[in-house]
Order: sequence, then C-alpha cells, then structure tokens
Amino acid sequence: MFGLMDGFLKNDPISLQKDILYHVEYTVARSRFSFDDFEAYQALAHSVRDRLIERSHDTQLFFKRKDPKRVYFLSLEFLMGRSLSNSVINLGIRDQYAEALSQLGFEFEVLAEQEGDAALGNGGLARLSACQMDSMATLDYPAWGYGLRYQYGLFRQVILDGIQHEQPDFWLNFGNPWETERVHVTYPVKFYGTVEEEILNGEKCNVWNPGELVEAVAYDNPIPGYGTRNTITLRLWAGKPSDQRDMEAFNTGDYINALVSRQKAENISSVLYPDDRSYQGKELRLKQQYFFVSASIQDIIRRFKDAHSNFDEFPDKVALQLNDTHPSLAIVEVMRVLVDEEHLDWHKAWDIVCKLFSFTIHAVIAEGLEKIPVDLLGSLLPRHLQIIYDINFNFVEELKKRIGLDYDRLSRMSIVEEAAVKTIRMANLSVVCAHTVNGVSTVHSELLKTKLFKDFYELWPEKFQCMTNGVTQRRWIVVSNPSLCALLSKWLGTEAWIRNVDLLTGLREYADDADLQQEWMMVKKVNKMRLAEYIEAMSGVKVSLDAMFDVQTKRIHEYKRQLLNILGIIHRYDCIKNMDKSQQSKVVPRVCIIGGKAAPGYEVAKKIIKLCHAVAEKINNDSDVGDLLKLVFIPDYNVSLAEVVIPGADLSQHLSTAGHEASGTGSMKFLMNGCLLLATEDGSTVEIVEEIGAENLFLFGAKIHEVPELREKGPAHDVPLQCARVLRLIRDGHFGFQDYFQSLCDSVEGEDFYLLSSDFGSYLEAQAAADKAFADPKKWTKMSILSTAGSGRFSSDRTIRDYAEKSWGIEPCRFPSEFDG
Ligand code: AZC
Repeated sequence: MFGLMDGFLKNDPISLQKDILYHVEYTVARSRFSFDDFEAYQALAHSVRDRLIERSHDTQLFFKRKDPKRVYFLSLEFLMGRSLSNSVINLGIRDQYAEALSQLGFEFEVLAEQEGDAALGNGGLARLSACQMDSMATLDYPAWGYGLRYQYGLFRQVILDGIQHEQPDFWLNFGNPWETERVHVTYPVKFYGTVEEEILNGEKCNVWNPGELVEAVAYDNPIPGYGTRNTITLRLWAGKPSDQRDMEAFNTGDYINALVSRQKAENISSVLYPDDRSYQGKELRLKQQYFFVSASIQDIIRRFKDAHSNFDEFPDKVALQLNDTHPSLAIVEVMRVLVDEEHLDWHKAWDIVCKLFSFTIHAVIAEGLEKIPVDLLGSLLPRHLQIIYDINFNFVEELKKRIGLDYDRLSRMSIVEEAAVKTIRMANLSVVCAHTVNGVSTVHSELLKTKLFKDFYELWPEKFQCMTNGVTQRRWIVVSNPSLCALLSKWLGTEAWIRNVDLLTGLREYADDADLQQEWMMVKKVNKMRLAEYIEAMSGVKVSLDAMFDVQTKRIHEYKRQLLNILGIIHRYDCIKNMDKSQQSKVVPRVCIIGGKAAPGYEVAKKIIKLCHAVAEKINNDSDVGDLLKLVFIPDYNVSLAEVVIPGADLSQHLSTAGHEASGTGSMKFLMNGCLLLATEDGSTVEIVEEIGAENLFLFGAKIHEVPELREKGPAHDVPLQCARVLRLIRDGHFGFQDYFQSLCDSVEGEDFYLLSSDFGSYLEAQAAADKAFADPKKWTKMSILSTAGSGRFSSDRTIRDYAEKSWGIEPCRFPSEFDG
C-alpha cells in the first residue's frame, strides 16, 4: 500500500506559497490580496498542519499494519509552547517555507512571533512531558500522549507595583490551528451514582449506575519527529455535555436549567490547576483526573480490541506510563473495565494490570505526594473506591505473609491512610501496581529507595529504577538558538548531532581553538543582543552587552531560593556602593535576570517577587552603580520567553537547598546553550558535574547529607555578618515596604529551614569565582564550550531510550524511509 503513495503535498517553495494563499483565502477567509501578519501566520500554520496530518495518517496506518507494542504516556500536563518553528524544523522544510514567505513579502521569524504558547502545564513536570513527546516521535517509538485540553492554560502573570496578579490565559480565543477536533472520537465518562450487585449469567457482578455522564471529545495534536516521517499524536480530551443525560433533563420540561447544566460538563476541562506542589483534595481536580483517565483507557482498549480479542495479550501490546500520581486512577479504571465490563476473574485481571504500568515520581518529599480523601473518592467514583479497598486488602494480606505483623510498617505501606481524614495514597497504589517505579535523577532515585519508598524498596528492590531527565536539543538548540546550531554543525562537520546528541563531545577537542572560541563568543553576543532588546522593550532598562548575563528563571519556590539570589544581589550592590572609583573599575558588571510564576495562593513566593522588584527599582536608578549592576524581573516567563532568555545567558543559577530538587531540567537547557551553571549539588546537577567536571561550573552550599544536621542546629546557628547586613538593609526599609518584608527576613534569621543563612558564605564564594572566570574570556569560553560538549547525556532522547528499554519494552517502528521527505 505504501509503495503506491508518496506524500500528496509538495514542499517546494511554489507549492508552499500556493498552499499558504489557499489557506488565506479559504481557511482564514481573508482576501489573498490583503492579509496581515497574524492572518499570514494562521494560513502558514494551516499549511504546516496539512503536512503534519498527512504524516500522522501515514504513521498511524503503518502502526496499525505492524501492530507493535505501544506506549501510552498519561500526563495531566503538557507544556508545549509554540508549534510552528519546531514543526517546520522537524519536518525539514524550514528553509523552503522561509523562501516561500519572503517571495510573498513576509518574514518567517516575524510570523513565528504571532503564535501564542500552549501552556497546558505548570513547570518542570509539564515541560518534561513535552520534551519527551518530541523524543518519542524522533526515535520512532509507537507512542501516544494523553492529557486534558484545558480551555485556560497556566495563568498569565501580570506585575503591578511589583505584585503578581493572575489573569486568565485565553489561548483558544483566536483558534488553535494545530489541533484537530475528532468529533467521532468521543467516550462517555461516568461520575457519582451507586453500585449495585447483580447476577449476570449466574455470576455476581457489580454494576455502576452513574449519576452524571459527561462526553469526552478528542482533540489531536500532531507531534512530528525530526529526521523521520513518523508523526505521533498527543490526544487531549475536552468535556462536552452528554446527550443521554440531557434528554432526561429536557423531558422534565426545565429547558433553561437543562441548558445551564450542560455548561457543567465543559467546566471539567476548563482550567488548569496552577499549583505545582500542593494537593488540596478538590473535587474538580479529581474529576479532571478521572475524566482524562477514563476517556484514554476507553480509547486504548478500543484500539486493542480492533486487532485482538484476548486480554492475555494486552500487556504485550500496551505499556502505560503514569507521569506522577495524577493519572494513577488509570490502574483502578483498567481493573474496573476488565472485571466489571469484560468479566475477567479478579486475579487474572490484577495479573494483567500489574504488567502494564510504569510510574515516574517527580516529588521529593512525602508532602508532595497526592492523597485523596476517601469521602470525596467514594462519592465521585463509588465503584473505584471499592476496587481500591479490594486491591489494598489483597496487598496487605500478601504483605503480612512477607513481613509478618509489623503494624507500623503495614500502616505506612497501606494504600489507605487511617488518619483524621481518611485518604487514599495514590503513590502507594501506584508503587503496588507498577512493574517499574523511577525517580528522575540518580540522587532522587536513591532518595526514593532510602527515604520516601524505603519500605517498598525493601520488598521489591527490582521495581526501582532511575531515569534521569533530559530535554530535547531540537527545541532548546535548533529552534531557539539557530546561530549555535549552525556553529555546532560546522565544527562537528555534520548535522547528525540533532538526532544523536552524544556527538557534541566532539567539541571537546576544539575547546582551546582560538577560531572556535571567537565564533563561540560571537554567537553568545548575538543571543545577548536579542535578550537585551527584549529586556529594554519590556522594562525600559538598557543593559550592557559586556556585562555577565546572570539568569535564574523557574517557578518561584522557597526551596529554589530566589531569595538567596536577591540577598546576594543586595550584597553586591552594597559592596559596589562602598567602593572607590578604582575598586569599581575592577568589578565584573552584571545583569541579573529573574523570572518565574508563583502559585496564586503562595504568599511567601509573591513576597519574594515583590522584593525583587523593590530591589531592582533601587539598583537600576542608582547612578553610582550604572552598568555595574542591573536587576530585571521578566514577567510571565513561559516557554517562548525561555527560548529567548536561555541562549542569551552567560551564567544560570540553580540554588535549591540540597535534597529538594528531584532533578531540575532548566539547568540542562542552559548547559546545552553553553551557559555556565552556579549550583548546589542537588538533583541532576550531580550528574552534570560527572559529565563536565567540577572545574567547569560553580558549586556551592551544603551537600544533601549535611542538611539534616544543619537544620538540627536550627535558629541557634550564626547568621554570617554579610548576610545579617543585607537583612538589616531590608529591615531598615532601604528598599521600601519594610513591614511587608520583615517575615522574609525572619525566615532567614529564624528557623532558616532552607539554609539561606548557612549557605550564604559559600554562595558568595561561588559568585566571586564566577566573576573571576568571566574576567578571563578565554577561560570562560572554554568552560562554556565544554558545557555544551558535555550536555549529551541530558537529552530527552537518552531518557526516552532508557524508558523504552528498561520500562516499556517497546521497539522503534519507523515509517519506511524511501517515503521520507
Ligand atoms: C518537577 C520537579 O520539581 C523537578 O525537579 C523535575 O525536574 C521536574 O518535575 C521533572 O521531573 N516537579 C513538578 O514540576 N511537579 C509538578 C507537580 O508540577
């Protein structure tokens, strides 16, 4: 079949032009003689989408014919950012499009800027999912992503007088050219109701009579691989009212209320929860989780049944990946379908279920693990609660046989927590059922074994694995840093590193080469210019390109210690103020850039943002300081801004208190872009040190094993003089708002849980080392080259291969290459 069909659509510039104009006229419905940049972007996006659809059809047909084992990646969050540039680069037709557009009088880059971000996620976990989708497509794995199509993604951060305000993200208002609504791919999802025991063919069985039905509709988003025709699908579900239920409501004659209640169905997928750490046991959140899980599992089982009739084969054809506990209800849902609907014997069903799931944990502390109140679960999903109790009963009985009547341990390991509020521990459920459980860096995976899941590790050591996170070099170098991309291909003599990033180690041999160093510095300068222009346009602050661009961008959290960064900046400011002119002439100028969102209810994080603005206001307007120090806060940090910020950074800061960051993936993006890291030995930094050598970054602070003892010392430990002085400046109102900031100062001089005071001295030393290195451009550039050269291990390609081989048991399934193009 494939022998007869090449792609329908041609990719020469003339064909592309025709397609774009076709979409201007008939899709965007503007005259082909008169359309603006945004309309041109829409038409362009539709023409790219056509090509993606064609490839995704081919890929799905090919998968269907081959019927390989597929992996289904279940995640409540995907932070995709923009799609245009990434798509045309992965399709290999960027230059053709650029030419086609320029003949029409448009510039590709300008149109690319018209696109908004798809921000269906909060932070690290969600962006990781996006990177991993890119790698799954590129490595030809037969994979699907499943998630929720939120109508409102992560809030927009607006800063007024230094205070964060949250505004809705109306990302769908102007349409989304990348998705395809599959009106025929819909499934009913049940909620509430009761469970009755009935006799069916002489056997007892449980029948769930739901109290509410909502329809899930599929929206497909194509994910093209690079250097392959394979294009996989991210299928996102949206809530639509179910006809079945509405008929009843309309029949009672209450027309208006029936219509209003239709609205409720759409609410399920309406908004992303904006807190990336704490779980409040909200009903809507649980509904979202079950909604997307139920629709996905129905879809997966439907696909399986198209080709198979015996569920014994299910684990040979299906791998299910749980991205954190958010989709863990899938375990219970598959059990329910197999037992209640397919009428498999309980033990046989459990056997099958235990072969399906792999579970990735992104949290570090027990408080970060999701627990669902039993009352809530029982009312929303009554049958699921029964199944969880049964799973737990069997598990605890089995456990007693293995470990005896150690009641403390039994209660720690139980899926049901018997506390004041009885809850279901979703992580325990997932560990009990999954065949593999993994952390996201070596350090984190060890922590899971020795702390968080110690009891389980002792029981099932073979389940526990490590899959160090990675990021995709396609987005984080090729799309966002075209100058570096060209330079790498030139010096490595090949573009093959884009699919095989280990080739970057080839740079090491040229790290001292004067020509490479020269070109390397030029590339950095170009990227700094782009960032400086952005900063000036956004804040009015002019920054010097000779200064070190020092960046900390990530979600605002106490453990990530943006406050430490700000205290360090105040210290630097204070030092500069107290210098004479000749001392000042030796200062390495800095532009400090901070960006990130605080969860809307996270008061401390919001205070930190305010402090940053107050300090910036003071410093940036102080003529004694001039270009020696600037501080800018970048509002509304998101994926597309990261693409501008990261390539332009000289130094980036990763300051988490040791033992608190599961992995960290921002650092990997900076590393790939030749940015030096200033970091604690936490999460994946430990592995970065192994790859590039401790001499090529600036490490500081307490190590993981030292933290408990330092905490023990508690408030009694001495606050270093320099730190005390900085805090005094804040307390005395040097930056205004002194009452408002007292509590931040108290947290450092009091309990100092995050060890800002105790790490302060070592932090300043690392900063001084960074200044010294920056003053020596040759040395700095060499370190920068070696950073990029050592970044290969942190590609999501490596991560995904690890998962495929060690967890999912899947093989690549590549569309035959003679039809590539
Ligand atoms: C994050 C971790 O905090 C971070 O260390 C890790 O790199 C990242 O996941 C990817 O594994 N966790 C989250 O983002 N968590 C949530 C719930 O958003």
